[in-house]
Amino acid sequence: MKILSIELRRIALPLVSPFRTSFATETARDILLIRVTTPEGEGWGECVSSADPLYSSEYVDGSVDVITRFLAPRLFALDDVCAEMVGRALEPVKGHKMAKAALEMAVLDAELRESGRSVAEYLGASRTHVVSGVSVGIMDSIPELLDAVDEYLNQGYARIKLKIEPGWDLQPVRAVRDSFGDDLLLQVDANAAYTLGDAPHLARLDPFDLLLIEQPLAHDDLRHHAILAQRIRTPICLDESIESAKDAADAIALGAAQIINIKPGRVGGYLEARRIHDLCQANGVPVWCGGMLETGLGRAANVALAALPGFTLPGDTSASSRYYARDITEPFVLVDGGLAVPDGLGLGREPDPGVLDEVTTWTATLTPA
Ligand code: NPQ
Ligand code: MG
Repeated sequence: MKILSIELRRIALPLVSPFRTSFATETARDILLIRVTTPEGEGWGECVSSADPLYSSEYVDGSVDVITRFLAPRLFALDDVCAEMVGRALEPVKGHKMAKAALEMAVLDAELRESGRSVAEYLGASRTHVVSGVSVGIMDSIPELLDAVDEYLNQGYARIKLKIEPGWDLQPVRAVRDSFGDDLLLQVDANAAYTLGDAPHLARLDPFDLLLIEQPLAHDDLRHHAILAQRIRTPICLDESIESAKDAADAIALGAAQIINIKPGRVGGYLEARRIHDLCQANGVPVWCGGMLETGLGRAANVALAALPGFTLPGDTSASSRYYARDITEPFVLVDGGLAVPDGLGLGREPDPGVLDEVTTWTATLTPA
């Protein structure tokens, strides 16, 4: 497969409600989409970088720049491209996993559409439905939080994840346990807001029987996560710390992670995501699929990934309506506490051209030199 062009398109999508984490409050997403064209058709990719480098070092302007100047030229230089070659071709460029993942995703979509296969089939999905959780932002008050959780449970979500930070941790967890009971699948995500000195405080979460605490400490601090794991009973799950299968292997070997959140964008693509799944499965480490407020495109591929057998915990694979009043694809709708795995060609979702036009803020088309 030869790549004829790579179209970059930025879209602006308002969120249904502000989403507050320990690192930012988001009210809208600025999302970079990729469309590759080949002699046989096209393929779509979604970049999960955000406008500001607060979740990780990547940000949308940086993704556009590195793709334009360094990554696209390396793909154009290949005269026969398939998704499995993309990672190797882009390896010399350091970092920028989200930008690389978006390109690999677009190539994969094009390749699978051409060969008549779905991403789920390609990745090795073993289910046609995935169980979904929902990530609940930091709120201004406990009553507001309880209302939000109640609404999500009424919609059918199978697991609740509370965003936490110092000053918003024990109280919200206690309030949700008190209101919704001990059977509720409940976990928390700190997005690196604590330090090892907070270990005695974090140990106070132990009695609440959380499924896990996600990324309590800094992204580059596996050693302290391993020490923290000896000081608290709640299993530690890593998100930001894991940017590759090697990182996952290190974290497991060091005792820094008992569970891993797999986000394809963070690890450089769906192929590396599958390698992490395979490694974790071989080591008896549960994994689940994280989320980056994707449109229906990224969501489609995430749901396919989450259908692999090692994804034994509910993911942040929420319905489109959790984030967007109007998605750019046919929306994902919650059914029986989860989502149906797309079985159409490629991603099984494509942007609605009319909606796409309305939300587009910028485009550029890259072609071979
Ligand atoms: C996480 N996601 O697991 C991330 C964090 C996150 C669903 O909790 C814009 C872009 C806003 C990416 C907010 C969830 C975001 C974002 C939160 C990622 O840590
Ligand atoms: Mg997280």
